[in-house]
Amino acid sequence: MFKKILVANRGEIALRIIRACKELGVLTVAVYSEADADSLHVRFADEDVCIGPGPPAESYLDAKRVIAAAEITNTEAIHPGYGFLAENADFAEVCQSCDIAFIGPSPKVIQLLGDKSLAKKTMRNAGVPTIPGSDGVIKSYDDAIEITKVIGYPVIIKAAAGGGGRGMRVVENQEDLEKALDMARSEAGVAFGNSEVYIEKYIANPRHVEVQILADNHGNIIHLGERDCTIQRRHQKLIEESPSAIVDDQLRQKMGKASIRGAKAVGYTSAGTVEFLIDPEGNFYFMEVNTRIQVEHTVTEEITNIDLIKEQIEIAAGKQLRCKQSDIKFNGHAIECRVTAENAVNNFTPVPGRITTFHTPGGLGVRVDTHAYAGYEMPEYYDSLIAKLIVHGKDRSEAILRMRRALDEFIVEGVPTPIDFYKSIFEDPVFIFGNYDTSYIDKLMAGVLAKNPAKSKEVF
Ligand code: MV4
Repeated sequence: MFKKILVANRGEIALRIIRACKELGVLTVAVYSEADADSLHVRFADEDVCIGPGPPAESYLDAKRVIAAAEITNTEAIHPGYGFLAENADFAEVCQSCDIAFIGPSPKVIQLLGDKSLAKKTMRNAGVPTIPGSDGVIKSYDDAIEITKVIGYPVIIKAAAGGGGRGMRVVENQEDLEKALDMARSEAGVAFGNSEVYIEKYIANPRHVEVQILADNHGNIIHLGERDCTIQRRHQKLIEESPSAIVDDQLRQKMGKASIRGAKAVGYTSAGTVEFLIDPEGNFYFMEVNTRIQVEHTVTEEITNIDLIKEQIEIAAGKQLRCKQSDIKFNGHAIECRVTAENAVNNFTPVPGRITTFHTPGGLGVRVDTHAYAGYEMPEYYDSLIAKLIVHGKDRSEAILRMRRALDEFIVEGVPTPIDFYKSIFEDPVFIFGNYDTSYIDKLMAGVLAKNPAKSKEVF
């Protein structure tokens, strides 16, 4: 096992990684920006190194500074968390060449799966269901016309270098195709420095369901079931749950096996997430693979009782997986709410500032992953996540009831949060019956406005 790990991140995930290291008997190094000097990850780590000013490009995103901190402290491995350098193949490569273990998949695998078009092609060849569309990137307008003739409208144009909903454009008919293709290409060029795009059939009102996998360096691969992340707004996930209300044992097994097949085809190692869309008929289609630990990994931990960060670390240290697929038992139901410093009634705009009062819920089946405390100032430079509130119950109903009472106990003052908005979701029959889709939040907000016209001014 490693003696010392550098945590190349901040916020709740940095604390989460430090906790796993402590339980493994591994020393930790925190890196922090000048804006994070008062952060708990600095307090709880064994050593800390300031790596620059607040703006991410001058600290957490700067590979040179992170590597320098690792060298100074004699660190053997780096855990990148999520965001920042977590899915940067060049960074993983630099770690390797400096003889520092990158806790994640190999640079080659990160690179391959970062190209969403190539990833899709590779998965299709491995027998994983994919959405009908172009075989790789679009070479010309004529190429695009030919494809739409086969699959029919509506179609969606996606950036090869995109992902997570960035760089997508829906096209309803032939007349709009040429202009949409040009715009999608130039937007992708500006946003990602790569203007390649691919086309697929557009699926209206899908569910977003993703499968957690673990793969070691000895050829063992298992899946840990799914997470339903359909409750999102503008590709920002708000609520995640496991299991999904629309996935039964048979579908879980099919999606799990498809995920493992795909992971084997690329030589995947470490923890990973295989993302799928499920259409209203219940068909599932591969979307992309996320090569990092995800924010919502907690709901999988709750129902499997497996510490995913410890597993990631042990895999990187060359150990075999502790569990076989047949050892994985799913227990009950878990739900996570992302509590952010955002104004829900004003389009979820982030509001940085000082948290004056902070009281977190507790009791049986309640977990709060947070770096915040009363008096903590949310810096303006980073994402607005204050805390993840996770509940675990024997079934979905108990989890919902537990989430309601936990939200009632959660007190945050000084910055706005969506806690009240979440309370209305857990009272909403559409959510309670589990038959929601990706349009849920927009519809709910429209309904909230219809009931309370005074609020419409704040929103529009
Ligand atoms: C789609 C789609 C409909 N059809 N692809 C958004 C995140 C990215 N990973 C894939 N996304 C979508 N891809 C086809 N062919 C609709 C979405 C989508 C979506 C997916 C999951 C959850 C919320 C979403 C919100 C808008 C669009």
